[in-house]
Amino acid sequence: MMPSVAEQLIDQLAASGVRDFFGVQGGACAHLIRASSLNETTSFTPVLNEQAAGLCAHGYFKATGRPAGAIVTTGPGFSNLVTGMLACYVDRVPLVVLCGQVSSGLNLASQFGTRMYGFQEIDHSSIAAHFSEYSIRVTGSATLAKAMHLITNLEVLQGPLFLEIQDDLQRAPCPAIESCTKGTRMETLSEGVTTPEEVIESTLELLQSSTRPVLVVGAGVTRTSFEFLDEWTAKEKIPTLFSWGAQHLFDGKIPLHQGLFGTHSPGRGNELLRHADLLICMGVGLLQHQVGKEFPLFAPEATIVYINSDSFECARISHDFSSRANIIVSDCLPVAKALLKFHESQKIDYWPDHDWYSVDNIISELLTQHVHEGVSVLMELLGSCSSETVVFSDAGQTLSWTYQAANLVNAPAVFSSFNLHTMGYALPAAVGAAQGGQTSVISINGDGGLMMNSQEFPHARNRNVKTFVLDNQGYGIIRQTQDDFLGGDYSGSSPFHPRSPLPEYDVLALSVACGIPSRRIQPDELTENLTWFLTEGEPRTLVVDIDPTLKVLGVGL
Ligand SMILES: Cc1ncc(C[n+]2csc(CCOP(=O)(O)OP(=O)(O)O)c2C)c(N)n1
Repeated sequence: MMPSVAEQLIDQLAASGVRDFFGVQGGACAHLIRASSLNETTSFTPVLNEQAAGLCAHGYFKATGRPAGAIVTTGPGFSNLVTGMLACYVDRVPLVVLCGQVSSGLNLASQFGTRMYGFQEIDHSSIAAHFSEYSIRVTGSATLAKAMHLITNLEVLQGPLFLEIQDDLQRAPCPAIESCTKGTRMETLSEGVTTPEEVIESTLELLQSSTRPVLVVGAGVTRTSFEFLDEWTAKEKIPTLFSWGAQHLFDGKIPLHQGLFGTHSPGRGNELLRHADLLICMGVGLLQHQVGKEFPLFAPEATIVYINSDSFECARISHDFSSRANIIVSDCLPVAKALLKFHESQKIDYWPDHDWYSVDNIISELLTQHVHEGVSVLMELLGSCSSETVVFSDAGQTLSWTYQAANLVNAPAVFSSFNLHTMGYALPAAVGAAQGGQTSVISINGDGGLMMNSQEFPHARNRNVKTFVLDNQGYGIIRQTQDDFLGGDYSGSSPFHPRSPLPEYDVLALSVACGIPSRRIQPDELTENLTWFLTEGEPRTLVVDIDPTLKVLGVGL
């Protein structure tokens, strides 16, 4: 029997390496879900809110390097998914969305100029176009062929591919589609891209007059690119700083790895930036949470070499840092390779002060001064994890403290919803990573953020995910802002506000209700509970009561 469009789409996605789908059932996506569930090489995980589907896919990609799929129904299925899709979009995480649409005979709202014609009919693809790499309304063989073409080229995807498919088309026998040709999107973007030789030339010129250079890497640097960069910086003795998104590349045992930087990261990295005279920035956004609001105060003495393959990002940096920035539109890998190759062929030193980065012992002292229990419990947790563990951290103080702690101990890879910073990220992201095959996965949550996707606790239980919760009775980071700018009025952020209190809830009871062995402890009881929490192959929830008055302190800032 001829396969249906739904089956053909799933087959093609499987052939392109998409093995896991997350989503919620609905009348307009039931055929897509059935196809993903019955296909022998794919699996479908029925999450309990569509938002989690996109966040699972984010965590899945961060942990495995492979894109996942989301399948949602028309109307509310799509609108619930938006946050998960946005998280992928702003972090350049590939995601394939299959979104149901009412059947063609009902998909007529635009024809009549009405808000709706079919039940739950929404113009998803127009909305999704704002936060997708490609958004396609699949209504027949021509648009289906376009969708199939994109599916065969997933390796170049850096965000969501959104396919809206009418219900009757999903069920129809798949028309013969012209064979899809392989091609890379980079080819079409190549105009204006600088060649590695040009990059080397301009970078070397600047290096020759630099005495205090720093390499700054972000999430856009792949492990492969970083291997070349790491070898190069080791030979040239250039210290490296990492954004939160590149924390998994940071190895505290390597002296040239000088840790994280940014407005909420401890002082060593930021102190280096204050003294650097040249920054070589690769695959890093240099967004506000990394550089602050006052651009001249970020690495004030430094010239910036900014390397990014996205010309729009380059234009933003040019706007923010004007003449201080030397913009290079290029992929990181050829540049990394070329820098190393150049060093090996030339064997020259081109700046005198090789040890400048080791002058800041004062900063090491500063690091210990402000470490309070918010950070220290996470230092103990992260310091006790094996390097194979994959950690997801949520939002608010919890997130800042996680990265502060990761900077101070030899932490495993920590991922977050780096740019969207959405509450409710960590639990579904951890579920996604576990579904992708990771056996040791931890999600770190505040008691506030956890409530946003706590419906996924049963999936966490089934996949032995460990959930660590810092319970500071509400939205700590918001109270911090309210202290700073709103006279300490905790409307909507504390259970004790007289007029707009947060409702009281018990995350421990929720976890217990979902069948997860769970404990609530005080910070000084962590050591004796860690072995239990980290028991292999068992789901666990550990809630640690944290002093609600603690703040995020930018140590050394
Ligand atoms: C979906 C979403 N809504 C609102 C916010 C704004 N916000 C950022 S952090 C935060 C509070 C986080 O509280 P909690 O998860 O308990 O972490 P804490 O700051 O207490 O560590 C809020 C409301 C957000 N980032 N995401």
